[in-house]
Amino acid sequence: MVRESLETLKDEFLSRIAEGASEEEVERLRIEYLGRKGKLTFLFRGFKELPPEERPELGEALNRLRQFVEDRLEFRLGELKQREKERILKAERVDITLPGSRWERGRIHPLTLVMDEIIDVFLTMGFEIARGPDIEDDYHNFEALNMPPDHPARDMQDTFFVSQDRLLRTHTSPVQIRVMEQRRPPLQIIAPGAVFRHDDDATHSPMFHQVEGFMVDSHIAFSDLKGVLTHFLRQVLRPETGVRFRPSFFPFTEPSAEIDIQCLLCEGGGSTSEGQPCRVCKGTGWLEILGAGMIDPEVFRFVGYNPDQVSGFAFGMGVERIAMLKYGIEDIRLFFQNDLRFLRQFS
Ligand code: FA5
Repeated sequence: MVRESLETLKDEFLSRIAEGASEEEVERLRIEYLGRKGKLTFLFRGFKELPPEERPELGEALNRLRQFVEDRLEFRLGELKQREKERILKAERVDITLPGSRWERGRIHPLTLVMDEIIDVFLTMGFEIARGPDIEDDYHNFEALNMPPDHPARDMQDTFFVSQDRLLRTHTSPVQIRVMEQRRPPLQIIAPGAVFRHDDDATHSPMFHQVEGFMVDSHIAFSDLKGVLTHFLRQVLRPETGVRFRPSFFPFTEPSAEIDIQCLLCEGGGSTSEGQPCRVCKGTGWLEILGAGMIDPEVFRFVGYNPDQVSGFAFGMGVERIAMLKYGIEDIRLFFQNDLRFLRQFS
């Protein structure tokens, strides 16, 4: 009687497992037959009630059936897994005859090239690099540079304000203040970085880069400034390039100068070969690239230095302007348009 029900159970299981077409269904069958409330488990429980003489034979039959069920479940699961693997492999077949994708090689942006070159020249002259925040406060960008509120020189630099007191720095000169607040002379520093002004035409960009430089010690003179800048310009531009120091005004330097470079595009002539005014130098033959001067005693007072004991020079140059001169670029906006035809020309 029990034997028969074992045979029926086995047949039923065999047909069920043949139908089980997914891993979930096989798992369900496992529970249905071998689980705590499973059909086989149930038979095992009833086993105890059998007369002792029947137990060995039936026990063996039951164990065999359980082993059989376990083996078949595992085998079926293996089959289904293999089938799934084949399905995926077929669906994702790689066509090795397709052409490969090319790795595009990037290039360094021309402004980064020029910036690195500028920095290298100053590092060889013994300058250190310092950096300051792009978002500045009014005090560091203006006031400590001797431009109190309502000072007319503030209009020279059309400012983007972030709040009443915070602004996008209009020049790298606030780094002078930040360094001098923290350190004592001797100092020989450059501060490269982005600056921002409400300005936009072929030679003015709303975001551009400057490299600030300054040197402070006990006996720094204007001739030191001239020597450092002349050496720098000869290294970065052609050695025979014309350089012009022009008297100028900055509230934070006295005396002050602006430094112009002979336009390399029109060779200083001011006009193109078609007789049009040169767009880079606007027909003047010169391009202003630098502001400079001897640090004003008032600035030293703001940072707690004694102006009777220290002196120094400072300068700030426009990196885009130098790059324009070096590569003969007529419009500053080309640097920021990310046109690959333009960018691919530099390496
Ligand atoms: C200044 O920004 C001063 N902080 C420089 C300075 C530093 C003077 C230390 C004295 C001592 P200026 O506004 O002239 O000065 O700008 C310096 C250079 O930045 C200019 O010579 C020019 O090359 C460049 N420049 C100015 N405005 C722009 C602009 N909108 N786009 C690109 N370059 C610019």
